[in-house]
Amino acid sequence: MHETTIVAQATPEGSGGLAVLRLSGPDALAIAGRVFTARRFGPGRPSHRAVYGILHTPNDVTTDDYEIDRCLALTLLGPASYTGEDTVEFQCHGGPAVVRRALAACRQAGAEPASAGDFTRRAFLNGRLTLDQAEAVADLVGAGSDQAARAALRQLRGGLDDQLRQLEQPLLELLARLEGSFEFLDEEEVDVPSAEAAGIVRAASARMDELLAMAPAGRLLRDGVQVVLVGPPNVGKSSLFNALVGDERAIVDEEPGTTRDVVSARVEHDGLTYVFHDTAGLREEGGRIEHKGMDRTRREAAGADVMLALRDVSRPGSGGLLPADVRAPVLVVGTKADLGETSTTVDVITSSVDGRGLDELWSLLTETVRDRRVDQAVAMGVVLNERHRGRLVQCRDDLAELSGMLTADPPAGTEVTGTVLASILGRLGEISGRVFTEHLLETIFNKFCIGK
Ligand SMILES: Nc1nc2c(ncn2[C@@H]2O[C@H](COP(=O)(O)OP(=O)(O)OP(=O)(O)O)[C@@H](O)[C@H]2O)c(=O)[nH]1
Ligand SMILES: [Mg+2]
Repeated sequence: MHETTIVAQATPEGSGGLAVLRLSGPDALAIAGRVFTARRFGPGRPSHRAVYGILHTPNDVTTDDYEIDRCLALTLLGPASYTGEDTVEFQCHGGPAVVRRALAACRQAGAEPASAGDFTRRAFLNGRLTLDQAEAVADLVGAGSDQAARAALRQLRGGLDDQLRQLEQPLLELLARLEGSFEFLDEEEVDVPSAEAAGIVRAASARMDELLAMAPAGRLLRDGVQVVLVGPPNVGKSSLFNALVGDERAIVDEEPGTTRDVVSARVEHDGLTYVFHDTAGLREEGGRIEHKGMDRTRREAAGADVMLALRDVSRPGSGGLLPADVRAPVLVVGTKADLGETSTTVDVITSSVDGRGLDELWSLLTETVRDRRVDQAVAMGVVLNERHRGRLVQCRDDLAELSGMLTADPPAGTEVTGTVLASILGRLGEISGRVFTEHLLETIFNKFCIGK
């Protein structure tokens, strides 16, 4: 349990109908009692009840600016609260001045300002959430699309944890048996045949591969599908970009070389977030600034999930340069179909003027995403991030090494294999936080916002 009681605004800054302030810690009720007055409020009162009263400074009632707001206070007694500690939430009027004064009053009454992610960190340390569930809280808060929200909620309800447990269980049993046979080395009956152990290790490794195959889906859900539009100058990239995002975001002009900087915009489509990137046209000629723009185009294309390579179908021979080193699938998109079509091979023919082909382009985009197991990740509640992926890759490689040790001739002894397996399980345990260090918590919770 923490000794301090922390306070922060849980809602975003700025003006709004309501603002929620959260107090959590051993003195939450005492501190709230100093800044809030209402009948039926305070120690000894039942949990999970909201009461209406006066939020005020802890100073004498006769002071000029005593009263701050009239609002609701909700008491949540630990352990049945988000953090697992005694918590009081004030629902006050959502003005910056009200919030500032209310926070100051709570601090004056003995609360400490919360740092980024403090509430969720406490929830983790008090056993209310695992680490990957805490990360799912951040994902849910940041979710822009329906699918991302659904996946994060399922992970929060234990989706990834279930998978990890199923993965760990046979390895834990194997470790127990290895350690058993190590301790009772003389009693020959408690031995683990290395072929059997190798089989268990290989099965776990295959399971890990299955999980790792869902890592790209995790990124697509969290960051959105990155779609980069490329093509020669004037082919109609900015026009198509505007048509796709439904807004005149990028400058369109008949002069080639109009776009220099990358312009990006997010769109929700079919439950997923797509981030479109309009880029500078690629050509050999052009001035210094235009070439700087082209460098940005190439950089952007390298990080694409899907690349749209545009070609003007109204003009023969329009195609031009394409960025090298693109690993993403490429859709060749014909533009300016309203001006007439010459015969060019493209995946879809569009016009930003009359809108033809845009629906078909959207279906092609959705298809390229369907291959990346997004639906599976959502259904299972497995939204892997870089941290999870890194740990899983390392564990899988270590398991491969262990399997090699077990199938070698002669196989490694139980003591060595037991030690290696224990360290693998330790690393795996860092995903859920069964095993953690202060440093690991820092890196995770620093990315949260204050009040979460
Ligand atoms: N008729 C017709 N004209 C188009 C279409 N798309 C773009 N244009 C015109 O083509 C010219 C260039 O369009 P942009 O969208 O600026 O082309 P871009 O590829 O972004 O060009 P840069 O930024 O210079 O590389 C403009 O005059 C547009 O109005 C289209 O579908 N039909
Ligand atoms: Mg442009």
